[in-house]
Amino acid sequence: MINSRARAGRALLTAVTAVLAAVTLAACGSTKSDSSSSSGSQSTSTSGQANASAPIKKGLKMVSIPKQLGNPYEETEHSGVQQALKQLGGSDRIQGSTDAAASSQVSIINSVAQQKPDAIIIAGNDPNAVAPALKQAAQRGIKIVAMDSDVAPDARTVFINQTSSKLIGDGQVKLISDQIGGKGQIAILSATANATNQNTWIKFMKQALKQPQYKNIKLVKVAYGDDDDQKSFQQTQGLLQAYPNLKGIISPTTVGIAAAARYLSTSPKKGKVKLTGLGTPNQMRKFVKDGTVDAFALWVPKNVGYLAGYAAAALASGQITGKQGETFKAGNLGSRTIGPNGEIVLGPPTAFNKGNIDQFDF
Ligand code: RAM
Repeated sequence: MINSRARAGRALLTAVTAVLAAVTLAACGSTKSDSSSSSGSQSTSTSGQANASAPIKKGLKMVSIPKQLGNPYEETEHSGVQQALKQLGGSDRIQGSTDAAASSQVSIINSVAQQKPDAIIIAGNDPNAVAPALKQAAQRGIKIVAMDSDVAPDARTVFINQTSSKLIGDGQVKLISDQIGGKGQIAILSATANATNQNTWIKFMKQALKQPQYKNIKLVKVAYGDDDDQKSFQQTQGLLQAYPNLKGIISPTTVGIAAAARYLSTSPKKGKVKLTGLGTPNQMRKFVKDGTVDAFALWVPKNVGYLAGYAAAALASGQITGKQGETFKAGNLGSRTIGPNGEIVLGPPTAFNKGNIDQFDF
């Protein structure tokens, strides 16, 4: 799947680039002066002067920490970091746990920090639980880049946001509304209860639902499948039992939507209870073709990691420090600029349906 992603990635990238006017990057780069900070609570604020023409350091070594291993989305995403580092003459090692627990990430961060890589790139399972360990790592001079699911802003210098969170929230609500005819009960099947990304998207979904065009849609429940296939499957079953009039489910997690689709595909509710969310085309293809799912969305996960790899290298080389407005080159993705709050946005999401899903392979 990784081989063919380049092709699909390029197709998507074209679309992405077209809408990239709003791309913002924030890098917070510099943690090198953090060693002089007096407490662990101030670790990753921007510091020092950026030197945009500084060369990328040779042989950069990075470690990327996914939410979990065994999740194709996360693995693909982190393979993008490896691709970026390879292009830059450095290396990246993926170190993760099979569960999406913040405590597992804390142990990994602590042990990785001893090895003093140039940067840690993390998709956080909880914004705050991982923050003290990240701040300690930053005090050792390690640059901290969050991607996919942010950590506390003062525990990283930049966050690579896959797209704007509002675009995701609005887009998910529109997808389900179109599928249920703008009327009826819906539920959300999320990842873990503390996941920064899903919680932010759900907040924007709730805001979107307040708009007049959605006044006949009622969100009855937010359930958590913990990005665990079995738990997500059971939660789907639970939702259908608890809410017999349910018309739709939004699952903004690739693990959740795939598990929910599997459940629905053999249930009498197949095609009747609509399911949308964020999924990978390869995991969702058969459910789109068999009529379980009409449409869902995503971005190119590998590009999230690729952008994070380039941002981390720019930070570690002093090209950027994390201040809003600083720019750096991100390989195939072109020049990127740091936006507010240290955010660097990849681009808009794409919707997949029967008509286009075969053009994508990731
Ligand atoms: C899951 C993870 C990841 C999220 C995707 C959409 O793989 O929760 O963080 O970005 O879904």
